Amino acid sequence: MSLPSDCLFCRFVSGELHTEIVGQNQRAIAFRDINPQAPLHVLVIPREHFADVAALAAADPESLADLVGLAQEVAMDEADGEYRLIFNSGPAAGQSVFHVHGHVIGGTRLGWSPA
Ligand code: DGP
Repeated sequence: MSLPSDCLFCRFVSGELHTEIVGQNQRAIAFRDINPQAPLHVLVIPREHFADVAALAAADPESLADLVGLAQEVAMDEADGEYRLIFNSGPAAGQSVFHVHGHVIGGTRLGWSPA
């Protein structure tokens, strides 16, 4: 697991590295994925560092609620409130950044072929 000091997404939260923030609330921020898979592809992350969604839910359920609320807000703004919210957990599931992030995907009719 990355430590916050070398975590890319912690550096977006602190402002040390720039990314285009498209929404935020008390405990979460949203920014566009660098490699979008759909017209809407935004990542929602907690301001605090947790490795995955289960760790976040166990330690700070209010942050998880803020993160989901932010996903809904972004999707309301950009995709009529219809979207998929995906948390990859672990390398075998495709997780490559170990600061929990939800992929907010939409803006088109989505297929379903995750495997
Ligand atoms: P995952 O594979 O589920 O861990 O998703 C990580 C996502 O992070 C991936 O879709 C690409 C995105 N990503 C990686 N590096 C950057 C970056 O420097 N900027 C932005 N905006 N997104 C990034």
